[in-house]
Amino acid sequence: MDNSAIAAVFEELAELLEFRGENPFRIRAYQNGARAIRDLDEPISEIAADSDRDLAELSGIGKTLAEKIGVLLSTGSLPQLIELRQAVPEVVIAMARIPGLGAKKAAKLHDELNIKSLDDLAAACREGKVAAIKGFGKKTESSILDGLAIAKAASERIYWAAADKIVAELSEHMRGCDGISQMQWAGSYRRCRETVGDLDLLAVANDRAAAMDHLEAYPGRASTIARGDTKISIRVAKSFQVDMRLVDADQFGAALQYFTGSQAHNIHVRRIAKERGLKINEYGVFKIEDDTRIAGATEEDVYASIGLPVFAPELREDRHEFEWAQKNELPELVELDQIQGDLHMHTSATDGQNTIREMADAAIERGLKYIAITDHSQRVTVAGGLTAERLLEQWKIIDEVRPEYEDRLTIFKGIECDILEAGGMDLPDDVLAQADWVLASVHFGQKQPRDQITDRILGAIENPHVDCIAHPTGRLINRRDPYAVDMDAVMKAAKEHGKFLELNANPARLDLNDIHLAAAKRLKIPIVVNTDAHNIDGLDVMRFGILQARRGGLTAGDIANTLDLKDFLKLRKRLGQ
Ligand code: DGT
Ligand code: CA
Ligand code: CA
Ligand code: ZN
Repeated sequence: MDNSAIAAVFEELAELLEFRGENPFRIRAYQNGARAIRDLDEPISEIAADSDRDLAELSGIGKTLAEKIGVLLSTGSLPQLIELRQAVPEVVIAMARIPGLGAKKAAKLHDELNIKSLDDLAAACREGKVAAIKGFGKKTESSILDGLAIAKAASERIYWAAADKIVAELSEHMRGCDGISQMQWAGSYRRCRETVGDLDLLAVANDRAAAMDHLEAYPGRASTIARGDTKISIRVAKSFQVDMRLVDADQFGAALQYFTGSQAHNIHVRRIAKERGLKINEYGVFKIEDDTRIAGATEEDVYASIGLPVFAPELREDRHEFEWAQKNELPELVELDQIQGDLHMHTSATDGQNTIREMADAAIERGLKYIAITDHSQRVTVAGGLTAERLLEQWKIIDEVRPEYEDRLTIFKGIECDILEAGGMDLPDDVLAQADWVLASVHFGQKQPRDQITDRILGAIENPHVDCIAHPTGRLINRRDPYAVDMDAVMKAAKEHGKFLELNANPARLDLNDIHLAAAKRLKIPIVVNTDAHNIDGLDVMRFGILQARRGGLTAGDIANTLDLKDFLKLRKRLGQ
């Protein structure tokens, strides 16, 4: 056990004793001991092993703690801690961490209201039961509710798209700070992960304090978590954390490389550097033999000094990027402006908000050359899904509309046809046969066991009229797990039957995910990136899909709707569609 692990044991012990209402002097002794151990600059295990030295004589430790440290070092745990953990319910500890509550009040609430979870506590507050307890008032009650909301939101990672909004606003605000000469967002945001835990901003400023003051003056700041000389952390939008680090200009590239991560990527970079006699950290690249600094100002220099290319941030996960770099095979990742079509969108005929013409005009504005209108089928009653009759009517309208868009935009007569719970398609084959483009998707029976839901999707893939499986795993990020579907089997079948798989670009879906996309690429299954737009603004989510595609290592060649119409139709013919 290292010093910080031992210190953590005493901190927990002190916290638990506080719940038991133990002697405050004893509690303080554990807290002081923990701090003393954290401040030690040599491993406590070495001191304990040295027969000439005595742990009990170290400042802040004493005889009782020295004994307990001995037990910890030889057994790895402390019986007293295990007992205490059982005696103090977890929910009480969680409650005590809510700002303004503390151990005593938490224990009291637990005993008097029989609270078993934080949800129980929220309910009790809303029902006014907390304010009714002696020593608590209306004010405490409402501050508990606020604290609960913050704790809950702070524990959740946000969608990349939501982080991007914060980034846009904060960037705009920070551009108003004259003293900042360089600024870049790093971390998972720069790597375009589907969710972001916190934001990491790097900046070079001639006056660091002024730069921090400027960040603190951001109107959307809720609070400041901590502020030091080179780093400041604030909360925005109630709970979301933003870190800003101030670095020297000649270290900016090294810091950017380091704080972009991922950690796994950085570990691999460090290993390669070491093989070349180099050391890399957030301050620069150094020769191990004499510590001379050979790079640091730009990320290009940093990577080049270790003989590596500047990896697209989306690839920095230590998956295949180093292998590709070695073979000089880094993929030229797809770009938004390469997209020429969008093959999944809804209109006011079902749960969309705009007409076919409005969607078509908006698609042209976004540079698209072809779209598919794919409203829901009848099974999706809540969305006003189309019966065969209504679908045929919609196609008549498309026939009328088409001449207006000749040469500008091709409109496919499509459908997003449900795969029924018992298997089979929601519309008859003879109707599907008349469509230009059939998406098949699961909206009901999403919790079926693996075999059952896999069979349903395989059945759709085998249907000769189906062209593409939409949102193949059904997950909603942070909200709903993917179906239990066997994706290996789905991919194999898609390959065998010449079907497309969708990458749904909705930021809450991003389905397929990056790992599945990489697998599809390896199998040479063409991907279609679609917006699933329900109104004209919905067409703008395409860029989130493109970022996810890039994380999967996809190039334009892996994505069918980067093709122009002629080549897209050729590809479909080749697939046998
Ligand atoms: P997040 O915030 O959870 O979405 O993910 P990241 O990747 O932004 O992680 P974060 O904010 O904790 O740190 C930013 C980057 O800094 C991370 O990707 C790599 C680097 N980093 C942070 N801590 C460490 C560390 O202990 N070791 C190494 N090698 N890199 C670290
Ligand atoms: Ca981060
Ligand atoms: Ca961070
Ligand atoms: Zn849809």
